[in-house]
Amino acid sequence: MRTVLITGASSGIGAACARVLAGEGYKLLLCARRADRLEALRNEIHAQYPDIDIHTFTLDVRDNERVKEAINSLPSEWQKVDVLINNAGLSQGLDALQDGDTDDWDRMIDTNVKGLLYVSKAVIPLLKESQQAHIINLGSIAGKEVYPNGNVYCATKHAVDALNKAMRIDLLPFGIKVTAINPGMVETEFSEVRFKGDKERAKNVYNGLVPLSGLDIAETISFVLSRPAHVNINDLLIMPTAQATGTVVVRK
Ligand code: NDP
Ligand code: 8X3
Repeated sequence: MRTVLITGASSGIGAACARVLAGEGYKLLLCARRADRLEALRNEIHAQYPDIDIHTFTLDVRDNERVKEAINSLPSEWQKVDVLINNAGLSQGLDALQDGDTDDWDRMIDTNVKGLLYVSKAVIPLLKESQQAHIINLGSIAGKEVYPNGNVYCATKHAVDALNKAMRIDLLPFGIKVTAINPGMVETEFSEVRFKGDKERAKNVYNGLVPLSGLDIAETISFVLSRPAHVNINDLLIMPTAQATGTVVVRK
């Protein structure tokens, strides 16, 4: 059975991927910064699927030394990784560029771009040993277009789009599949994080429409991972039915 390493597994899309892939028998390597959340998720999954092997570890993907150390010091039985889901990411603020907070910019660039690169570089040697290796990169509609006040977040997701294409080329000789999953609005903790804990403002983002759920994205990733060996889905854009572009939505 394949082993999947999921970054940002403590919440939203990452946690949903852990639940869905556990149901398919995957061994789970789960990481994020919040240890208590990882522990709760591990207990929840074990209650439903007692036979699934789960290893959790705390990781801030922005810390390259820690990323290298965490991957290099995985217990020997966990050193075979088949699937990497580069999911950890965030948006901070929604301001015009000229009003933006440079600490927010650093946090987004360090997490969404540099963190994804650090983790990929550390895990690729393990993926090269797998006969069914696959990297899933969480992009976004924000990586396909730019919307008002999205500036730096959109830039980081455009970078993920470019890196997904680059990985597809560079990893081709090793038979490592590479896929970008680019969602529109998914109701997770994403907007709460973007608006720095303002739950009311976060809730309003999804008012009057049915957004995607973490489960919708996890099921899509499960489908992508289940394609036959000769099939790679390079790039996938997935939106709520009520959303056409980053900003064109219909609310009831
Ligand atoms: P959540 O906020 O629910 O989850 C984000 C996850 O990323 C958390 O588990 C968080 O864990 C982790 N994370 C954040 N910063 C770091 C870090 N420095 N190191 C390690 N882990 C980190 O949001 P989503 O589930 O929605 O987001 C998952 C991905 O999907 C992101 O890349 C996001 O950009 C992308 N996406 C989301 C969309 C949406 O509408 N929700 C749409 C398109 C793409 P912890 O805080 O414990 O470290
Ligand atoms: C998250 C989706 O459109 O809010 O990547 O930026 S959006």
